Amino acid sequence: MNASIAPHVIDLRSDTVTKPTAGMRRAMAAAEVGDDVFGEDPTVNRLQAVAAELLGKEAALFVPSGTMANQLAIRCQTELGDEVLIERGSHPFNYEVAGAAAISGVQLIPLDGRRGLLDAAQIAAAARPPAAYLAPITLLCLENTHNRGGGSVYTLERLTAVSEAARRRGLRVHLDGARLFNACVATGTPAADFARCAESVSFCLSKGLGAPVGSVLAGPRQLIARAVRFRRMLGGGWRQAGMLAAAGLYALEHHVERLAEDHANARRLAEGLATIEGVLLDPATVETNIVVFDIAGAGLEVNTAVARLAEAGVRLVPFGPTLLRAVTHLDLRRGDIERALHLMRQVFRAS
Ligand code: TLP
Repeated sequence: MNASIAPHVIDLRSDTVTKPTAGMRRAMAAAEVGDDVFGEDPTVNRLQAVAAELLGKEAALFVPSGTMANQLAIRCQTELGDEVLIERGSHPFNYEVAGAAAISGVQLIPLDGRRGLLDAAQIAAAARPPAAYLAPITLLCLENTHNRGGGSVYTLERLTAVSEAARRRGLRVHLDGARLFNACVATGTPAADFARCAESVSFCLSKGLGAPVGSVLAGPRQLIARAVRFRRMLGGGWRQAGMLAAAGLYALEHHVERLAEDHANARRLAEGLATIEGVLLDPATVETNIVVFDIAGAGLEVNTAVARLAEAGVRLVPFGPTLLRAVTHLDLRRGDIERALHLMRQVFRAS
């Protein structure tokens, strides 16, 4: 086949796959830069100021990844031998290669959420008075939206209740807001309101917001000063990162409100998937841009399904023994969703 007319692949593996738009590339090329280890990159400094203001925190730090933001938050707010409460499906517990143990020397205590979300009573039950024979529990990590929960959203009310339950027991709170702006757009809640529920908050520029690289960690000035030190220790002290920060600033300006389009596309995808025989999901549970669905009844093992779908031109990731995940994003239009559904129907029908 002529490569130039090869059918276009619809990539639903993650919202991390987006490529910078022409406008974003122009902003990157035009960015003023300097050496950030000397604190002299004006664009990095501007992104950090804008992010701190947006989240209502004293300071913010631009870091290479959401993983580093979470690891810095844990490192800066715990001591060796502490325990950290965290939801079982959370990113640090599943996908950060045991970083909390290796970098911070802490033990993560997994709690089972419903679609990834915890409630105040669980925190109350897990926290306990200090004793000489028990490790101190010093931090609670939350995730909004929740990835493995299928893009589920903490409402401000629920997040506030969970956070208050933790704080009453002397725990600090870190909010992994890799997709915080999806939660903001889905609920109409300002980012600063969610951020008030936590000492430290991170968000990713490289997911739904469409920047090529980068995340932000925000919090009190002293915490961020410590994070600068540990970021350096992990090799994340970068130099003329202003070109990346420019992409982040562009993303915050142009790509937040449009997340609603990704949410509508995810809902459409879910509604279509729910009509395919053997596919199990409730479209009403799709609140943001992530669709997790069960193919146990479709007669295809997940890895085979992923391979067949890829051959047909739709890319997804396996998300459990019978689960697949599809994520909508900036590089997909409604037509791509309809085409993906058409191809998925064909693959599942053939099985
Ligand atoms: N998630 C990725 C994979 O690692 C699973 C994805 O494709 O969704 N917190 C949350 C809630 C995340 O979903 C992710 C990335 C991260 C943190 C880490 O961000 P990066 O990939 O920038 O280190």
